[in-house]
Amino acid sequence: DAVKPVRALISLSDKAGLEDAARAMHDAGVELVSTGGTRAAIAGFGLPVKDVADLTGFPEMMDGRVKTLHPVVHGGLLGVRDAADHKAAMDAHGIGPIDIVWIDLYPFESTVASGAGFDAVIENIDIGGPAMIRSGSKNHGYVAVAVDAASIGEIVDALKADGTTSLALRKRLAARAFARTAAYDAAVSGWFAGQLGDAAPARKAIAGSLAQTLRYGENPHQTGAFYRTGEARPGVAYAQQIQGKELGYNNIADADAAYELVAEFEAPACVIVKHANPCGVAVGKNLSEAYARALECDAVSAFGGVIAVNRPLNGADARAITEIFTEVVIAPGADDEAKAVFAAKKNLRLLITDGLPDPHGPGEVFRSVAGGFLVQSRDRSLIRPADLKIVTRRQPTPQEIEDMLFAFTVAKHVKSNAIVYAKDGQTAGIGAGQMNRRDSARIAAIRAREAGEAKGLAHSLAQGSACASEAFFPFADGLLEAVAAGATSVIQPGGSMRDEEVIAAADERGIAMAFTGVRVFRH
Ligand code: 93A
Repeated sequence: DAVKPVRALISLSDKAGLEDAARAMHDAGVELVSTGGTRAAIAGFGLPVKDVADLTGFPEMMDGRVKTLHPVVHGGLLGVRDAADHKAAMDAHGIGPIDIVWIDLYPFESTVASGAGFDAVIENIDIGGPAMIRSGSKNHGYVAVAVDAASIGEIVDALKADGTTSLALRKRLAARAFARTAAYDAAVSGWFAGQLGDAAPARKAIAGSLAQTLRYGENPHQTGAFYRTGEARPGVAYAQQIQGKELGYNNIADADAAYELVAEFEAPACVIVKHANPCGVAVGKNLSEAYARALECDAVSAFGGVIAVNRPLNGADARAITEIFTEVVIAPGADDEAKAVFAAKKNLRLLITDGLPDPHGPGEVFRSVAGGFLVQSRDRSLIRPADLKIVTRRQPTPQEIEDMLFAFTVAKHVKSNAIVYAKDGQTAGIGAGQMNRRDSARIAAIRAREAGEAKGLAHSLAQGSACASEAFFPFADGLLEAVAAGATSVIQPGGSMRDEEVIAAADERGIAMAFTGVRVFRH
């Protein structure tokens, strides 16, 4: 099953790494054939290279739209070398075998990400490239296909070892190549559907390209991998890891949860996440203060957590953050001093992104179910003071309104049922993921009481706080728990059959309550 390649077709938009690999193939006795720009580059390295136009007898035409779409190319890729009739056809039509193809495709994804206009994006949909990748991959019995630097590296290694490619290698490469064309087409389909408006998830194909394989999944006995969907937006999938151990499955999930939440705030903010839920969220006059206040909410849970901030980090911030053990820090930047401080913590993973996620921008979120997955548009909701409907006799103070909106924003990022107490831009207690709302309210109250104790206060940290509930209170009991915890204002969507009962309970206790009219479940 070993094939000794005699001819390679190389067609690359990005010529990085071309010289070394082309030279290695040439040294292994492989004839090089290329398209216009790639051919010129290879010739520039002083290597012999044929123009694909010499093979086809046709020039590149129509702005390069048609350069490799020809039976001489596809016959050379698809012909079964051992089948007498295929061989006869190849001989009759002067079709020589092509044993290696190395193609990178027009940079569709980065053209979209650059904000290019409709026509420029269309022109960057590669047709000939995927066709060749698929032809070669179908015929992996003879052809080795490279779609990225890792693939061509493996081919070159094989050529250097014994001048041949093995069937096992060609199969591996084919699997990767089909994954690449599937992801490419999904990116095209997703972009195209997006051009038509917001109902996109129902019309688009969804696939990802492998960003990295993970050491394991959620647990060590599970496998794991990380994919990018091609929707290039600032966030964990496009973050640069500056230092630290390899990212794990849970690290990535938690970093995402933390970053999506911290991006909601205008002021310097810090979010600490554990097991996908925030355990402390705060704003401050700078990141160091925001971090200290976030930690104050629940220092026990914060140990070994993931920290996200919404400003570039400086040295003082880095020193504050590294005082306790943290798994991951994600930020839109870090200066040299901050990087030096983090460098002393070898295990801490530092992720830097190019800008912050847009909390109100478009996009999709996924969730798997047995045999399929669910897709929905991101929760882009934004509640402003003018959106609030005050339903109680007592009107909230301006400070209470600020606290309510802060608490509700956090609640949007807490697993349901979510109850959040917050005051002065700091969470006081968070109750997450309970099957009934009253339990979430109680757990949040316990956190707030213990945070008050840890701070040496005579009262709970939730004293005078706003209580946010991500969905309506079905009964008054959850609200009464919040009142018992010290909340003086409540924000919730409203819309329960028993709203009147809940409003009456609030009025009886002098609580100011606002309805958002928007539910922010998170499962
Ligand atoms: O416009 S295409 O869809 N039509 C083709 O026939 C074709 N053949 C190769 N694009 C095509 N390619 C792409 O050209 C390759 O996938 C590669 O990305 C690029 C290399 O062009 P050049 O060698 O002229 O720089």
